[in-house]
Amino acid sequence: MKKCKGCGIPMQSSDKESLGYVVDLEQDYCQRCFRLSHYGDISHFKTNYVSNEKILKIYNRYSSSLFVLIIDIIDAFVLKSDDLLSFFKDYKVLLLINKTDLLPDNISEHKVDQIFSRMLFDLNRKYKNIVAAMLTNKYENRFNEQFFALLDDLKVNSVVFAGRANAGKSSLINKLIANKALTTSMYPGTTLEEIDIMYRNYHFIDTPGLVDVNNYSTYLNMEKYKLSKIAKTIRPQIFQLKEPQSYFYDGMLRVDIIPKDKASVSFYISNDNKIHRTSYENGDDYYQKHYCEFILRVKPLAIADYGITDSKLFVLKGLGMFKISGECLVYIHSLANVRLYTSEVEI
Ligand SMILES: Nc1nc2c(ncn2[C@@H]2O[C@H](COP(=O)(O)OP(=O)(O)O)[C@@H](O)[C@H]2O)c(=O)[nH]1
Ligand SMILES: [Mg+2]
Repeated sequence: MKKCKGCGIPMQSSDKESLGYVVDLEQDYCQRCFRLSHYGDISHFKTNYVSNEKILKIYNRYSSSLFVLIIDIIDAFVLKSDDLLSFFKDYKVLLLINKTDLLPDNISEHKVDQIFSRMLFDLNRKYKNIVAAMLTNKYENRFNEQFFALLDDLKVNSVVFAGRANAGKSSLINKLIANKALTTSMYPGTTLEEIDIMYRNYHFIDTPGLVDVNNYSTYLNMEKYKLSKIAKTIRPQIFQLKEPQSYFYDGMLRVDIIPKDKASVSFYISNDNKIHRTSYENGDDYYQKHYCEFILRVKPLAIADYGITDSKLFVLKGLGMFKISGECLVYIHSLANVRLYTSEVEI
């Protein structure tokens, strides 16, 4: 059966409402891909997560290939505490840390290099199957050149592009082959099946993304998802405080900080969202007043408390990060379903 070149789904012309629909089976792209790529039209788009079980079966069929594991920069900060690498322990892995352009300009390239070199050194002790690692944006135009040189060094010609939903797998293949053949979008679940692309003497295999139960985006409706998606270089929102304060992120996160003397907090989130600040005293009032806006209310915010003596970086995958400095007590209300990560990384 003919498959869509953008998302991999078998095409059909009988059911408009189902995936793979196309008016004319001579076409190369299904209607959904056509609309997504040409108009960014998502009216027909449902989040079609492919089950991890199905994706792991695809991986298994390519077990002798090189696995290019693509990781979103925010997720990369907590890679050591994530279970992602355990899915790949039987495969030869090239780690690619993607979307480094999202990091604020005050974090230098040198710093990014340092952070990840150290992290990879540690990871490599546990995961000997990681044969190399690269930062994708770092080399700019030279990325392709470096990537192909590495493939030659490793003597591979079958390459699987794998990782979490929306990490940028399909975009990366498009960049490597200098052709917008694959459908990409800001929504998870764009790629539906494996797609084998022949390029030079390589097989590049695109795959659907693994679902992450510890990512905010897995639980957000379309509106909140769009609002929270970090698409451009982050401009940190920084606050200094001497009195207890509460910080709200659009009903998705509340951070109460009670400083001993003085403290500061920097939020690294989507620039489209402004953090709302109130005094700690008024925090509960604000929370109650806006309760109905607070997510998907079926999924409550859970509270975690921390005592901070120096500085700590917190990561909520799919939402962003925040760093708190100064001696203080902190109460963090975040989505109960997702893990609140702390990172050893200093930024
Ligand atoms: N800022 C930034 N965005 C990227 C980068 N690579 C991909 N994206 C965006 O991330 C989203 C997901 O990309 P896609 O290739 O569909 O991800 P996939 O689900 O892993 O195949 C799209 O909105 C892309 O434009 C990158 O290097 N930097
Ligand atoms: Mg994709």
